Formats: sequence, structure tokens, C-alpha cells
Amino acid sequence: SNPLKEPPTITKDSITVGGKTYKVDQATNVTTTILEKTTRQLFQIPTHPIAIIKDLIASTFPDFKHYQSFSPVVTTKQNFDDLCFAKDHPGRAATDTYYINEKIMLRTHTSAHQLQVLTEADKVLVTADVYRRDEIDASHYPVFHQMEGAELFDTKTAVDVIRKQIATDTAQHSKSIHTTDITVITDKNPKQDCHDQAAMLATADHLKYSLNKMVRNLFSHEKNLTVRWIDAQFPFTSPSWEMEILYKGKWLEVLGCGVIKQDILNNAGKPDKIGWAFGLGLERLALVLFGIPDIRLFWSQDERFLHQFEPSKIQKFKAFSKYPPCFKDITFWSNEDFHENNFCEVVRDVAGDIVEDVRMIDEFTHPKTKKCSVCYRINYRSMDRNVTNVEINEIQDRLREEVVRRMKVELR
Ligand code: FA5
Ligand code: MG
Repeated sequence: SNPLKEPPTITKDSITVGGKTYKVDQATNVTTTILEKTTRQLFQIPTHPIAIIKDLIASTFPDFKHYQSFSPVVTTKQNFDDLCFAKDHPGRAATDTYYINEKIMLRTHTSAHQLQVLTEADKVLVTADVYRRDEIDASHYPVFHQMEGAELFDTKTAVDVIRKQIATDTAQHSKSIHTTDITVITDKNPKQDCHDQAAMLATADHLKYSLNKMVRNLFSHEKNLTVRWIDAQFPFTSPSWEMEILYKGKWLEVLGCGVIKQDILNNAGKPDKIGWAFGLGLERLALVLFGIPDIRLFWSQDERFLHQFEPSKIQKFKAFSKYPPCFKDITFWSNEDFHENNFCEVVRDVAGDIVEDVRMIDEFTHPKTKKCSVCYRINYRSMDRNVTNVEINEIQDRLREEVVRRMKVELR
């Protein structure tokens, strides 16, 4: 049996998830609603859009070792320290990350497994569910899916090997792609001191070449595909980029990538190698390729969603009836500890996937008391069933109680 499929439990002293038990402490902020998501494994359901995209991408990296069964529970060392995150990096904040305890957390990216898989192989893919505390709307959900890829070359022969490979490969692939993939190194996006310039540039070319080919394959129905490379920053790569694709007139960020920090390869026992890595968001691609209007739909257990897709095939999503929205406002005096992500967490715990959107609609500071008042508008709407007014009023009442109890704010 798969321990990841066992239902998680939270008690006063401990959390059990993936068949293992962890002590809770003052850093614990993970909730049952979130832990329950760890058992769903959407990318393992062959007819699920997330799995379909994953399989299509993996097919463009045929000889890569694909890891798909890592537990989402990792150490802060794996998720941050091993990847050269500074001790005060904002990604570590409790407002952004789900902690099981001070040292144990839910991974925020698939890069958490980079060091381990690079010790085992030179061409790797990792697909997994990742967890981030965030706002609530049609394109944000606290759980989403990433695919990580990395490839290493012998530093001494990298230039020759890469040039030859790109030349043979280009001769076999003719489909057009418009891309700005000339690598320009700047002070803001520097070469690592330890790297040979020519080996680094060849690695960067191979990275961009491989990823251009991957999106070209994914968007094979688009006659003209336009891709651009934007300078980016990650603690674990340098230089670094983000790939954006022009889709229906808008630039869509698909992935982050770069030349792997040499410290990581040294720690993986591979000091004589140079390599690239990327991390991409599977939902971002699935939303546009399948035309899915709301990120919550990926989590729907409704057959009208799950039964419309076929393995390895991209097809447009057919909407089933859309139910009417129901707006409710909540207004309270905020306090110094207030953070929007904490508020959204309470909303999600009380109401679950019935919430489509949470938006601040008013904020003011009382001129005399200097107290700050905020008003949030919550849009309740189910994607797959009718919700009665009575039910929503009950949820809103419970939300009002929970916000006071958990956030110590004063309702108005
Ligand atoms: C990262 O997570 C890096 N680990 C990526 C990386 C890997 C860089 C290896 C270099 C080398 P970022 O936070 O930008 O970076 O997320 C990567 C991708 O995940 C984004 O481009 C986007 O496609 C997707 N993504 C990020 N946040 C969300 C979200 N809230 N919902 C859906 N997709 C998201
Ligand atoms: Mg990004």
C-alpha cells in the first residue's frame, strides 16, 4: 500500500502524514484541509489534465530518470538550506510556507529534491505537488504541481558535446519558433566565478534549446509560437531566467531556470560537472491548453470533469453548468499581526472550495483611535453543485466566529 494515500491526522501533540508522525511546535501552521490534499496525487491519474501535460513534457525528455513518488514532507534543509537560500529569505516566512514544525515542512517547490536526485543521475525529472500559503482567486490555489528537470555535462567536454547535439537535433526538427535565446550576461545576472565562460554559455544554450523544443511540442497546434527569456534570480542558479510565452496576446510565465550553482553539484559529489535546471508550473500550462477557467476545477471529484479527458491528448474543456455567485462581506478592526494569507487560510478552512475569490474592498484608519478597519468581500460559488442561501449564511457565521477566535480581531 502507498503511505501517501493514508488519511493524515492532527492531534494536540503530533501530525501523521504519509505514514510518519511528527511532533508539533510553535512553528506549526499546517491545517487538516491542506494535509488532506497530500493524498490526492492528481498527477498519477492518467486522464487528469495535470497528468496529461506531465506525460507530454516527459516525452520530450525521453532518457531522463523521472521521480514521481517523493513525499511532500521535507526538511527546511532540503527546501531552503541545500539550495543556498539566505537565512532571512522571505520564502521561509510562516505567512508563505506550511510548517509541520520548526524543521519539517511541506515543500514549496520541486527543487527541494534537486540535491538528492543529482547525486543519483545526470538527467532527471521530478514531478510533485507543492504547497504555498497564498491569496484566493481563479488562478491561485494553496496546492499546485511542478515539474523539475536538470541535465549535467562533463565540464571539460561540455562545449563540443552540446554543439554537436544541437546541430544534429536541429537538422531533424523544422517547426518554427520565435525566440530570444541569445545569452547576455550582466552584473545583475552573472556568471559564477568558478565557471568557464564557454562551458557556461554552451550549457545556457542547451537549456534554452531543450525548453524551446519542449513548449514547441506542447503547443504544436499553434502555427506561430513566440517565446521570450527574461532575466530572473533564484538562490540556486546563476545566471537565471524565466520563460514566457505569448498566448492570446498576453505573456504567460511558464517556468524558472538557470545554470545550477556549483556548490550544489559539489555537494552532490559531482564537482567536475556543469548543468542546467528548470522548474515549471503544470497548472499554468493546463489552464491555457485545456481552456480551464478556474484552478479549483483540477480538484473536482465530479465525473463531468474527470470523464471528459483522455490520456496523452489535449482537448478543450467543456463547461458544465455554472452556478450563480453569492457575495458576503466581513468587516473587522485589524491588528499588528494581521496578514492577508492568514485570513485566507481561515476562509479556506471554514468554507473549502466553495470560495471562488477573496478581495479587500475597503480599508481605512480611524482618525482618533488610529485603529485600522478592513472589509473583505467573499465570493461563494460552487463549481459543481447548487449551494443554498441557508448553507452560505451558516458558513459566513462560522467564518465570523473563527476569524475572531484565530486572528484575535474585532468584528464591526
Ligand atoms: C520556483 O519554484 C523555482 N524552484 C523554479 C526553478 C527551478 C528555478 C530550477 C531555477 C531552477 P517559481 O516560484 O517562480 O520558481 O515557480 C516556478 C513556476 O511554478 C512558475 O513559473 C509558475 O509556472 C508556477 N507557479 C508559481 N506559483 C504558482 C501558483 N501560485 N499557482 C500556480 N503555479 C505557480
Ligand atoms: Mg516566478
